[in-house]
Amino acid sequence: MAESTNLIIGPAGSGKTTLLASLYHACANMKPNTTKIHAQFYPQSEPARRIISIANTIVEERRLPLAASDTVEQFTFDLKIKRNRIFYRTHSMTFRMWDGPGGTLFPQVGQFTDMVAHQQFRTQLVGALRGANGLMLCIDSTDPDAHKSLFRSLPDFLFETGQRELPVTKAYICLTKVDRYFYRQATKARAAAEAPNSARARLDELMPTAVKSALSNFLKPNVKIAISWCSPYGFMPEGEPNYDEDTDELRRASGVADINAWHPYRVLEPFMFLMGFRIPNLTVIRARDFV
Ligand SMILES: Nc1nc2c(ncn2[C@@H]2O[C@H](COP(=O)(O)OP(=O)(O)OP(=O)(O)O)[C@@H](O)[C@H]2O)c(=O)[nH]1
Ligand SMILES: [Mg+2]
Repeated sequence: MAESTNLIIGPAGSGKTTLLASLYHACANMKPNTTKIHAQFYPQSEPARRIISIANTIVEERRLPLAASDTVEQFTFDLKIKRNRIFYRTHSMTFRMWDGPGGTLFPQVGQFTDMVAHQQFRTQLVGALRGANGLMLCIDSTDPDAHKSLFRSLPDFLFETGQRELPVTKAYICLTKVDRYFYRQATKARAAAEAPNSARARLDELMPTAVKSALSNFLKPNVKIAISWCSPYGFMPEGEPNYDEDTDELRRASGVADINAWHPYRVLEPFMFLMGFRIPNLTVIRARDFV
């Protein structure tokens, strides 16, 4: 089976681990006859199994109760995707995803007390980036200070690789928590997320030009960078966020409907993109045109 080593990065609390944890459900809770996609997920490492079982406590907890990452982990899983568009295409890939505490790469000023552990995690993540095929960057679309932490810390991380050009062949920028970002739009929230170029416009507000330059300078000029919204919580069938701001929990349905109503939004797409699938209505820019 084809293998791919990837790194997921982003500031602390940007939703990296939650995104990974909801991928299994994003695959399992799909009706192939409506999406024309049949996705199967097979965890291959203990950390991967563990985050899925934590994510599945969502039924009782009403939120995705993942603790902030306190170590660097490698989540390994196989994805098998069958898509029926005119003809069938089946593709399988073993993913190795490196995930770590966001504060390691995007520290707040004066944050670290345990410098030894911090330095060890950083070294691991820099090493992972030197060998990664795919890079996922999570940015919390609701974070008013995201631009500052990207500006302060992303170039630094790239410089630390000591390379001029990374081996990365595809990059995906996830603007997470879109359910919260468009919360006020109620039943129009999903449509707001699907409006052409809305993710690109929000990225322009969150990512300074200097940070775009830094990233594109480290990628080969023809590397594709995809940009999309993402939400492990997702939307209800009528389009409103599956999230209740008052309780900071999922919305309530009843009985089995409650579980069926959980549809992670644009969680599978980043992985399909890294596998080489073309994704409809996805903004994709070559590194040379990114700035
Ligand atoms: N409403 C909403 N909350 C989200 C979403 N994704 C993540 N969260 C919440 O955001 C918080 C942080 O998520 P994590 O996945 O732990 O973030 P992380 O990037 O792994 O953070 P570190 O491990 O500290 O680097 C959690 O409370 C999640 O439940 C989302 O799409 N919508
Ligand atoms: Mg985490």
